[in-house]
Amino acid sequence: MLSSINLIVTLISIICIINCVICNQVFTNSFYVHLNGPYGSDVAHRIAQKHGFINLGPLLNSPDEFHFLHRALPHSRTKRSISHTRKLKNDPQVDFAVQQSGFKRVKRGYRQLILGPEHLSLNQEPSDPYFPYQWYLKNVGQNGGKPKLDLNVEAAWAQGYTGKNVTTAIMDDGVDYMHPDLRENYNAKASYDFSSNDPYPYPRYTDDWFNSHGTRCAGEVSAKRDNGICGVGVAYDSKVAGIRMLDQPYMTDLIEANSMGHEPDLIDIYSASWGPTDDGKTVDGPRNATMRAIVRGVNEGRKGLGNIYVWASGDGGQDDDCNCDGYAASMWTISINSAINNGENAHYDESCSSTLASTFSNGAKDPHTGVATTDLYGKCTKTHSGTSAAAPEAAGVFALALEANPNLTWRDIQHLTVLTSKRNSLYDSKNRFHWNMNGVGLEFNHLFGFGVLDAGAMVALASIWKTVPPRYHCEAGSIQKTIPIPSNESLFLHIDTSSCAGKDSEVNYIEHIQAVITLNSTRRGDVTLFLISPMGTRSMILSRRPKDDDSRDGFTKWPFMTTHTWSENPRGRWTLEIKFDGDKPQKGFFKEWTLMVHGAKEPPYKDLPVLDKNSKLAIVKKAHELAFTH
Ligand SMILES: *[C@@H]1O[C@H](CO)[C@@H](O)[C@H](O)[C@H]1NC(C)=O
Ligand SMILES: *[C@@H]1O[C@H](CO)[C@@H](O)[C@H](O)[C@H]1NC(C)=O
Ligand SMILES: *[C@@H]1O[C@H](CO)[C@@H](O)[C@H](O)[C@H]1NC(C)=O
Ligand SMILES: *[C@@H]1O[C@H](CO)[C@@H](O)[C@H](O)[C@H]1NC(C)=O
Ligand SMILES: *[C@@H]1O[C@H](CO)[C@@H](O)[C@H](O)[C@H]1NC(C)=O
Ligand SMILES: [Ca+2]
Ligand SMILES: [Ca+2]
Repeated sequence: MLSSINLIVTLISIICIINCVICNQVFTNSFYVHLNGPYGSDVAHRIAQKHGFINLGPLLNSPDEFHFLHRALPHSRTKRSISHTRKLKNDPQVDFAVQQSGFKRVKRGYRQLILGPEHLSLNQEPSDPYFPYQWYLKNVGQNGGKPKLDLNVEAAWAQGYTGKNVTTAIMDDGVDYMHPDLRENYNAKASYDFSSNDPYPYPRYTDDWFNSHGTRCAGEVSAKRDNGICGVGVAYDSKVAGIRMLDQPYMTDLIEANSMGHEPDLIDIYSASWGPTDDGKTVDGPRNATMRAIVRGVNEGRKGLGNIYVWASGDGGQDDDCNCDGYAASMWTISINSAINNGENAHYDESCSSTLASTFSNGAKDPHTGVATTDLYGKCTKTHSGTSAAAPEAAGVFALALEANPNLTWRDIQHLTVLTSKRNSLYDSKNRFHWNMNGVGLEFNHLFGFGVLDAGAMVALASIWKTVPPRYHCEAGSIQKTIPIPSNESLFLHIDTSSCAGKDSEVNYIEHIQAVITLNSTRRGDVTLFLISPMGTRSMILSRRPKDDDSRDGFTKWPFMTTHTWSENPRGRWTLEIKFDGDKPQKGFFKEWTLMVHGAKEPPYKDLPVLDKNSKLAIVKKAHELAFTH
């Protein structure tokens, strides 16, 4: 039942994406083929051959959905290949066939100069030569950093957790699996190359080492300890798989879907450091098959516990908003932002209410403060960068938590993240976004989510964790009415909700809130949206995007998400504020707002012992108990 409701939520998201498709469309030589029966791969191969195609295999192991390629067609063209599609459609065993459109997905790397070696005299432990440069693992103030502002991984290692028996897949431009610091932790069985359809996701050579991204991410998770090579991974005894999927002229829905659905029982965590172009004007997200792959991953992957999808929140800087990126903003992904070594946000960081937590990356004035990790062809680097470098650190921390408790579900990992991330000394360098307290006493920040991951605290809580009660989805209310948005003041709309009280889908403890919104305006980038919860928490669900000059598409059923109201009671009055923020007066029309509440009916932390009276767990439990005695 849960998954059928998830499907409805999925459909809501799909409809909106269809509406956001760009005008200059590109068509690839890939075709989605739906057979009219579960005939399997042999029949699909014959059909492909008969019509001059190659069958690349099933979509998500399906017996009736396949990925065909036509080698005589160019990788991309601006016209549909009607005759090729017709050939397939006219086959008596084919239900329908769709030529795949191509779109852009870009790596979230911020490139900068390669630096010469520099020697630090630190108490080296682990003994790996680059460990002293890995300030994100152990910050002792090197290069102007703030001591103890780090992932606190040594505390997790000291508890005996190093990632054993956990696999993280790096969905990227390949992994140098012969690298001496990675080779022993490489999980070949869980790896695949979807860019060239073979089991060997080795990066393609280019003179500028453009395809070093995946290898750098892999080392952050899983580089070996005490072997005299490079540094150490956050989870240095965990396995890493390579899923090569970024290195072809255009991305297609089928490549994304097969990547995100690859071996969901062998892979625990998928790490993605890419997404729609971070140009501050794109509104885009996962399409049909990819959305299905994610939903299947969280509902069925890891033998039903759910795969963990970790996402880099985006490198679009202050002019972009990661709630316009349907991957980062999804409830099923954990979106991770970055801070630099003194606690400031990085200058390329985006902000949005769907970010759950943060880790670390480059951007400090001292250029020796990039992320040290493995590099192509057996080398090491100190300059991995962007929110790209932040997401794999989180994947490594989650691998430690999964070793501490292999029973954790995808939701448990999100709850643990909320409860153990720390404000530490993170702050907004421009002083726009402050730390606020939500209705149950959880501190959050529009840039950093619930703060920086704390591996030591996370594994400690994971090891005594009790799986949270079942998840429900409540449509809390909807307003469908065309209302002009005033150009000089805010439009306020209200939904009063019982949060499905008395129904099967009753939610009393919020996890994710979605505001599914349709509107148009003469300048989309000047529209700002705020959502205020019944307990008074104000989330900015859309910030000003000065580069977004769309005046045609607006937003169509776009699911803006906030994590800020985590664990609050959803009952009462929700307010949506719509306001133009720009240089010139604009016009626009609000059309629809549907409020979706996702979370638990029963109190999530009831059976957990409180070991520390000052912990967030203690604070939230107290808030929940008070709410109950009222
Ligand atoms: C490792 O993980 C596999 C698959 O999840 C599981 O079947 C096996 O029992 C685990 N082994 C250990 C030693 O925990
Ligand atoms: C994708 O979803 C839309 C809307 O649900 C549907 O019209 C379309 O046929 C789907 N495409 C594929 C390839 O399944
Ligand atoms: C995981 O679940 C199994 C079966 O429910 C149980 O026997 C085991 O003790 C659990 N392990 C942990 C670490 O909670
Ligand atoms: C906004 O403009 C309208 C119409 O010109 C006017 O009635 C209203 O008082 C203005 N509101 C503010 C806050 O300036
Ligand atoms: C926005 O919606 C209004 C009301 O439905 C409509 O009159 C207007 O033409 C739309 N504007 C654009 C640019 O689509
Ligand atoms: Ca090493
Ligand atoms: Ca973005």
